[in-house]
Amino acid sequence: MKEKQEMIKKELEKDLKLVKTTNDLNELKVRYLGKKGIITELTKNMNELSIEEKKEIGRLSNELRGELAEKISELENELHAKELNEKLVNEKIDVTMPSTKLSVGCMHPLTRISDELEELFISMGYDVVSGPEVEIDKYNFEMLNLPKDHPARDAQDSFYITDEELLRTQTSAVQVRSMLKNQEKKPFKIVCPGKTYRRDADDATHSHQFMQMEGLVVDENITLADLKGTLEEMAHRMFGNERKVRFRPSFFPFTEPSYEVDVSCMKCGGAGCNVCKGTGWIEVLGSGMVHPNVLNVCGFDANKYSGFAFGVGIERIAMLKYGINDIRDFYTNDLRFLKNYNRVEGGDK
Ligand code: 2NM
Repeated sequence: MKEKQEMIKKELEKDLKLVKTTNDLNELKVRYLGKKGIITELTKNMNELSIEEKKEIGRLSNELRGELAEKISELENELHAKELNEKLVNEKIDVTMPSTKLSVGCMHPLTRISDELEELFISMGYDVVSGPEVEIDKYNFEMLNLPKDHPARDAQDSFYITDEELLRTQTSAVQVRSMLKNQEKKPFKIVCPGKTYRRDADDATHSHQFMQMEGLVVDENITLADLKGTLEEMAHRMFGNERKVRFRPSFFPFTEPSYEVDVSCMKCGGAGCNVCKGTGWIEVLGSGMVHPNVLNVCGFDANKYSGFAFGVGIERIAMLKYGINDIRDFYTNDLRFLKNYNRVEGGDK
């Protein structure tokens, strides 16, 4: 037995020398100390031995175990230190190297304008409401006082999906839905921003997909003075307090009377230039007093309630504010264009 112990010891010495990595060491551990390991095997088949012999074998195998455990832990420490050192050398990072430039996302100019307008109206007590882009004819046209034979409903001007469904041509459909749902809420003040679609050929000033924000106020005693005050405030906040604002008679099926709203040209201040085509004025939105037919079908008795509404094209506002000449630039996703309208003061984007 004693010889066997010596043999194992010698074998172990040799094996330990061969250990180069923590993996080797783990294998060695299993080979000697595992369930079927060399040392464990020593204490098997001891049934026919005498008590003395059993004691002796037990002592020797414990001794071996102890020695081995000690050697293993020494070796383990050594290997850990060595492997860590190698790792530190191999994975050295030069912190003085220039970093790869991170590309940071930024807000689309249309989202910026839309958010600015939302903030402006939220500050005046409006709710922001959104709705589906696929609308039914009834909400997009019928209830907005556009009867079945109205020219604006021509399939040539709208993207019809079925006879009754189309991509909304304006966000007023959301306002119809909202009026039908919120009749107990007074005053009723909402803005509806979102994507809208018309079957136009794309060019520098037309896009088949564009963005709108429409606003609507309904209550008792809402007058043209409310419309004027609100839209003047909006024009001043969007384009500056020095802008003059004028209301020009116009026509929309869903409002009566209707007005186009112009602001004095932000480039020439009203003297006349290429931007305002010599007129000194720039048209920024359409508006009017909600047609009694629209109020009635949406559940507000037109004898008791009145309201005003307006619609503004987000692209048009962005083009005017940022001096953009081609509406298609918003939709071609050229990062050089998009980032140009997101410079952070003092920053580098
Ligand atoms: C415009 C111009 C004038 C408008 C009307 C309505 C509703 F739902 F109340 F009838 N919403 N939006 C409106 C009025 C929109 O866009 C140029």
